[in-house]
Amino acid sequence: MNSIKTTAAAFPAIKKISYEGPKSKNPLAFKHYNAKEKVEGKTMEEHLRFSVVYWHTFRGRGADMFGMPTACRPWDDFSDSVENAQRRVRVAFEFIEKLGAPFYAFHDRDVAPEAATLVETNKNLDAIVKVLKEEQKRTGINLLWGTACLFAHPRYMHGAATSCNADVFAYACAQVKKAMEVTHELKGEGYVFWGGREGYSTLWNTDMKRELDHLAKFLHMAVAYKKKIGFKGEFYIEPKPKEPTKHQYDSDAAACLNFLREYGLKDHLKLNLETNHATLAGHTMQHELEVAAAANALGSIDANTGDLLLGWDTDQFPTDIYLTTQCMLTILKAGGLKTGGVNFDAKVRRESFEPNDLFYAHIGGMDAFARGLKIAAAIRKDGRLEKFVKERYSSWNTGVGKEVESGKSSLEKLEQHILKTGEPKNFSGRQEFLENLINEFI
Ligand code: XLS
Ligand code: NI
Ligand code: NI
Repeated sequence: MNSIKTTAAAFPAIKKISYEGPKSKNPLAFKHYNAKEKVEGKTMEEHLRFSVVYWHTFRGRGADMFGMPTACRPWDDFSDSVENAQRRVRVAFEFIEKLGAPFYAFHDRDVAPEAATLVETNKNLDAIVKVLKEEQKRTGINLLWGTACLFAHPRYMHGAATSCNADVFAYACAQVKKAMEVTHELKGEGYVFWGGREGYSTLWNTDMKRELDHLAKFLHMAVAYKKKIGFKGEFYIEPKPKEPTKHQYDSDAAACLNFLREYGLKDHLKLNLETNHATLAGHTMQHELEVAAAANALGSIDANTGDLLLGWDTDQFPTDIYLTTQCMLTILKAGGLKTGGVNFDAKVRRESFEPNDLFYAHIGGMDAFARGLKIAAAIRKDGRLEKFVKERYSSWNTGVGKEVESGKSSLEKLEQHILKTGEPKNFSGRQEFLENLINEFI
């Protein structure tokens, strides 16, 4: 496979994807994502901050538990050589540039091969970071966030920061130190902690309290190192309830926030929420976004979706307009994504094995989010939904409600109120009315 050339374009037949509007029948054009179009005073590009993930899009090969890789990637010899990894970087940036996404995200081990020792591995990483830097400069594409893969290597079989083995914990720290350094060097806007195996398979062998304490120590050390190297990007923690472990400690937004508060980390990390993780936890994505927003911890999103009939993290590209509308309604309400973005932590299906499928998938996701953004903005402009919710709580604006909210009430006072006024009068929740109202915009 040495005949693979470094310089030839990997997608020669594909030109830069452009906006052609809703009437276009061109599958390699945007129908809704118009980067410079303004919505609520900001361009779509500024609102959505799309990001392509290195792991699925450039390392995913379509293997599953029952079958071998299917993906056809003519530029990749699938070896672990640094040369192959460097060539892949050029292809990745050709793809992201043609797609017109402003960001990408990676794990250390997606971009560069792991070697026999930490020193060698770090050297490999440096050789790739050099090319990433060149390509970022050439294209203007930026790093949304970096992260360390602390779950694939056999050493992490018991977890990384929550491993029973202190030496494994130390290895994870060394790996994170380097991953933070390269993220900083590449001017990453954030750094993600996803606890791939930070959980357990059985409680029979697990000291949960001790593992949680260690996870907190690990994050505190990362916070200290961040300060030391002057990395100004945002730290995110990414909830997921299970898979690969039976139970992961960062199970959902509420569990993460509780953990962060308990260990004095709340001011240092925001949340990176992923749709398929939300549904695995038995929540909707909108629920997770609302929980995060209420705690002022909405950081970034991993945009994907699961399959209703498959119970695992299928990481499909988001195409459901209701989903993207819900996401964008909450994000707009929360003041938008700041350092975060809409990061496609999603993979093409095993059967979609051709390179062009990567374009179709991302174009579809970007258009779905662009529609979600426009629909959400229209719902907000219309104002009926917001007005309804406001009115639903209007009893809190005066009288006893106001007193409770301002902390001036007591059980005795409220008892007096009820003795005077009798049985409260209720009003309809109007769910069906509101569902119909939303459908006016979809
Ligand atoms: C896996 C996670 C992972 C994180 C980054 O389910 O989504 O891809 O986003 O480590
Ligand atoms: Ni993710
Ligand atoms: Ni995931």
